[in-house]
Amino acid sequence: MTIETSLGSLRHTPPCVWEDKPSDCQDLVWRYSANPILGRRAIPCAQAIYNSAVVPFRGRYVGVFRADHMDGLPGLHLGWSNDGIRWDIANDTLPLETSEPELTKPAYGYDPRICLVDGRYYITWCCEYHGPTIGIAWTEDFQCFHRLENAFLPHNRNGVLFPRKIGGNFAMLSRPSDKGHTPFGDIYYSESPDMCFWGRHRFVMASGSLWWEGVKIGSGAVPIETPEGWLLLYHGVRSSCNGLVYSMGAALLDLEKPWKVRCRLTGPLLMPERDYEVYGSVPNVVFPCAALHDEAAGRLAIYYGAADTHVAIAFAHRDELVASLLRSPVA
Ligand code: BMA
Repeated sequence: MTIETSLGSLRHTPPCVWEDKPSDCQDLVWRYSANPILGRRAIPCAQAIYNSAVVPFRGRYVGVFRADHMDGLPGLHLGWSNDGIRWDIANDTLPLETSEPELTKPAYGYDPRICLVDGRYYITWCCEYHGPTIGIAWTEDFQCFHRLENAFLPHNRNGVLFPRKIGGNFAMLSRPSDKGHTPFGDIYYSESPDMCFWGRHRFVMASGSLWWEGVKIGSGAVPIETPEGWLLLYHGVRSSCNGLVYSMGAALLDLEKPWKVRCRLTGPLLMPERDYEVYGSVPNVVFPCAALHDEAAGRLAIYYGAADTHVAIAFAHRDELVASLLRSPVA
């Protein structure tokens, strides 16, 4: 099987990242046959590259990658690709500009997401400020990155913006957490008029009711707008006798009140199964951070971290996912 590389009809549309579903696959989501696309020593400073975000930009793809450095600390790195598969990643960390001394301390950064809102690309990630919380920076050209105030008090992870304002405000999903590996966690929603002050906090959905996501849940890719609601791909975590297991699930949120869950799949879309998901720095992790959306064809290319070691891709038909969600129980 090959990845389609035909140029889109628009000059600025990069080649579509896609592979047809294998004829013997009955799942809603299927893996790219050449997974993983990135691994341990993709750049000299990194011991693992995973949990990373990509978007189309001016005829190519650009990504912000999580690289775990040789000293064990994770950092954010910029990468470019013509096809979304082969990446050229900078060995230096992302340069973030700020005049605020409280934000300039050297620190770690991990699990980035990228979201285009009103012509600006916002990067959200898990940053260090007396514990993990949600850092934000914006760029228009992927050369200058302007750091904004952290969105929340520590401790918080998985800050994922909506790609348009809701009721006139920026909107973000996140998961309040703890300093460590967090044995709990539900998804919340917050709004901001200016990307500085965040409030109007709302509860969205909880872990716990289903076995495969019984420990905690966290938003994954930027929500995808469909006529039926926001399609949210998220990670759900369960506990096993041998540690935590991260899988991918899906929910559909109300378009204008996204804290209201319309429906939620009862089972996971993707569970750790392949060697690159089961073996690595942290075994048994599937962690979605981005989804490319070919709106006309209804195709999704989901980028996920595998076993805290690799970047991998999975595919889905948007309308099949939504139809399956609509047949699922109201959450
Ligand atoms: C979470 C984060 C993720 C990681 C996951 C599994 O708490 O650190 O980056 O993928 O744990 O180790």
